[in-house]
Formats: sequence, C-alpha cells, structure tokens
Amino acid sequence: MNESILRSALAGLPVAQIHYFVETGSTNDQARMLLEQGAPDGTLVVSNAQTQGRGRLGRTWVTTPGAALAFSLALRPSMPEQNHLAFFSPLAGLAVCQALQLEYRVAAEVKWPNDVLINRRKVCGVLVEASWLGSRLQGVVLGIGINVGLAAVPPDDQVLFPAACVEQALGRPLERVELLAAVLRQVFSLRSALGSAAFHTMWQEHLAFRGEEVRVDWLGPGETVDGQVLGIDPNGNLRLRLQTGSEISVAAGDVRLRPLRTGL
Ligand code: BT5
Repeated sequence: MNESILRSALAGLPVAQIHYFVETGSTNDQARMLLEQGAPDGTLVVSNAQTQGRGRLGRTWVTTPGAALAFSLALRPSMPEQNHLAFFSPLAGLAVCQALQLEYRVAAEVKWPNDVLINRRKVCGVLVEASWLGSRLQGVVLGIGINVGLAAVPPDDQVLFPAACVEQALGRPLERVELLAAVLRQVFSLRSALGSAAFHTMWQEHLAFRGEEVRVDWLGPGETVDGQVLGIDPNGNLRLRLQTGSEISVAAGDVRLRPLRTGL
C-alpha cells in the first residue's frame, strides 16, 4: 500500500484528500488534527500500522502492519446531517457489512451499536468522534479498523470479544486497498440515507443476536441486565425484552453487549 496505489484505487470516490502513513499513532488523531486545520469534507487518513490505535472508552485497538486496514474519514456534516450525528457510528459499521456482503458475498452482522461480526467474531471496530469548536461542530471522524489477514487478529486472551479476519471467511487473500474502496463506496452511499427509515431498516436487518438472549454490562456502575434482543428503536437504542416480560431501551455509550449462550 502507498499513496499512489490508494489514489488510483479510490478514483471516482468523493475523497477530497488522501494522507497515507506507513505508521502513525492513531488515524483518528491525524484526521481530527486535519479537520482543525481546515481540511475539507472527505479527507481520508490511512495507515499501514498504528502504534496508539484507539477503541472506545480508552480501550486499545491492535493494528498489525501489512494485515490490518486502519483508516479515518473526516466529514463536515451538513445542517440536516447534524440532526442525525449519532447515526454516523452505525453508518460506519453498516458500510463495512454491506461492502462484505455485496462485494464479497461474506455474511456480516452488526453487534449493536457498531462492531462488525463474521461468524459471530469481531472483524471490525468503529470509533466515531466529533470535533467541536465551542458549540459549533467542526466535523466528525469515522475511524474504522478491519482485520483483513490472519496476522491482524489478536489472540483470544487479549480481546474482550472473540476476533477473526475477513480473509478467513473469504478463503483467499484480499488487497486492503480493494476492501477500503468497497467500504468507502458504501459509506458515501449510506450517507445520503442517514437517519432515514431505509437506514433504520437496514441496520435492523444486519443486527446480530436478534431474538437471542444477551447480557448488557454498564461499565460505570457495574450494573448488568439480561434480555432478549427485539431490535433498534427510532433513536438508535437497543430494544430488549426482560425476563419479567417488560421492554427496555438501552442507549449506546458505556455499555458492553455479549450473547448469553455461545459456543465461542
Ligand atoms: C472499537 O472499540 O472496536 C473501535 C476500534 C476502532 C479502531 C479504528 S482503526 C482507525 C481509527 N483510529 C483509531 O485510533 N481507532 C480507529 P471497542 O468497542 O472499545 O473495542 C476495543 C476492544 O476490541 C479492545 O479492548 C480489545 O478487546 C478488542 N480489540 C483490539 N484490537 C482488536 C482487533 N484488531 N480485532 C478485534 N478485537 C480487537
């Protein structure tokens, strides 16, 4: 991977700038910095390796050189899009699912709110961050990390949820730039549907563990709730039916979701 390979693979997409690093701390940090310096909508940062790859809530994202795809897309949402900021995160997860499904015939699901699973194992994580100047939104950064090759997959004892890679499911080697182009095509196409009923339907159709029992852990107070996954409400909250029969909605944030019955 290098800048000129990226440029030709992404030709025709509304990518305004491409910044390629052989190694960087975090592509999200680079993209936020570029936004703060005035970079336009569609600025893309790609790195072959990250030394400080970030997950949510201060967690670490492992990015193995040569085998992982790590990139961040800086966007400047329009006023209408700013009403749906919370949906940029599922948009990124959905885009990866759609790319895998439509372009590679690999079945993928979204573990609410936005991890991507293949065969119930995590192949992709999403970290969306907004950048504010006082009360004015400067932009959002869609950070996406995908395990492409086997070397990208951390061992089971180093991850909170079992991990896998795309090549395992595909059964053949895959060029990272090719997958990047496929995901970006889906990002830009889903962007025009952000917050719509069609977007919501697609999110529900890709939802993992639907109808199954899951456990949700709130990381703050250490509270736990078990329930059956019913779907996603119009605000993007996860709908659960509790054992008592009552229904609750869980907001994304400081929560961790896992299946109760699993062979993994
Ligand atoms: C995420 O956080 O899954 C979001 C990861 C986002 C990474 C991208 S890469 C490009 C951009 N630049 C960044 O610095 N970040 C973004 P979370 O849901 O908090 O999951 C983090 C947890 O996933 C870790 O605590 C590990 O348990 C596990 N993990 C770490 N690396 C992994 C990997 N390569 N594959 C699968 N699981 C991993």
